[in-house]
Amino acid sequence: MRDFLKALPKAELHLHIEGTLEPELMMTLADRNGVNLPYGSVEAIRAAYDFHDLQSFLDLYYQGMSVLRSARDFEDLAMDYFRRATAEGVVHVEMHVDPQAHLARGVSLATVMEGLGRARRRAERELDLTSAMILAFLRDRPAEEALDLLERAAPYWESLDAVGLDSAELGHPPAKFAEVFQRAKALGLARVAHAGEEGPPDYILEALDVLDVCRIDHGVRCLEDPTLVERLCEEAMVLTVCPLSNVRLKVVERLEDHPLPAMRDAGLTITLNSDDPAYFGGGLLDNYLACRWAFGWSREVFLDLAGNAIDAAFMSEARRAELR
Ligand code: ES4
Ligand code: ZN
Repeated sequence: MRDFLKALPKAELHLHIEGTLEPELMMTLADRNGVNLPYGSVEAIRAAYDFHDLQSFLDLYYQGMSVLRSARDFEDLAMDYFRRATAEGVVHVEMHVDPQAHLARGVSLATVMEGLGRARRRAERELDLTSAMILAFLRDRPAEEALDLLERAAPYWESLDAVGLDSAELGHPPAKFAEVFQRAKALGLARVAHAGEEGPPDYILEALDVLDVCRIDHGVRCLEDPTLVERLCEEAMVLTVCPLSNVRLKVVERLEDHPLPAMRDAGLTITLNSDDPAYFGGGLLDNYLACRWAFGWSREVFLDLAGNAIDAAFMSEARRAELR
């Protein structure tokens, strides 16, 4: 089964590129850039990754990315991840990027986008790995800041596939970002949003109605609202579920308790994803394998899930045909 899941061409639709920063590279970049980390070793970094909710993770996630300073750092970050992903049988990656977190510490948008852009072109050439880019807005920051970011990103609109909404969910409902998502739509960008990870089913509904999203990131709390489930099924709305993330952030206690099987039984369109692989204990293959152990799913189930991701990906029809 491991060989089968590894060889299965997999698309990663829910990944934060800053969440691929492994402790080894974090130490290397801290040295390179003279950044002081509150850890003395790779082991000490890993030991700190004991989260009790989304916020306790986000605190370390924002601290970890402080080592990223130059375009080369961002290129190294993404290339390191692309190589690991390729080794796991990942053929396409859609990455969220959080520019506001970098702008806030004096790293320019050009630094971020040029570094990541170089890595994306190299990955396509050197690894036959295609990618998409999702400009994410931090929902715990003001909506005006998100609007400003989208306008400042004008030189990069062509390289973007979508806008997204991430960071601390509770208390920051999707409707706060109605205007910026409307602007993104006018620019021809697709829209996705984290909703129903820690937040209530109402946030999922709001993401659909107010932000006009084509995918819901996480969405695991939708089962609390049968009417919403019916609608998500009717619209064949894609949910990018992140099993290991949900365990690490205590959305569920154990993977065996995860609503994934119930979500599939309800007829929802599910994809499996890794979210922040460096922080949550594994990449896309590890997430597939964990589901195999927890739920005993057959090859057919994984073929279906991997197919959903290829179908929902922001990729050319030629590439989709190649991967199907
Ligand atoms: C995130 Cl797991 C998760 N949820 C919301 N925002 C995020 N940013 C990075 N990882
Ligand atoms: Zn996420």
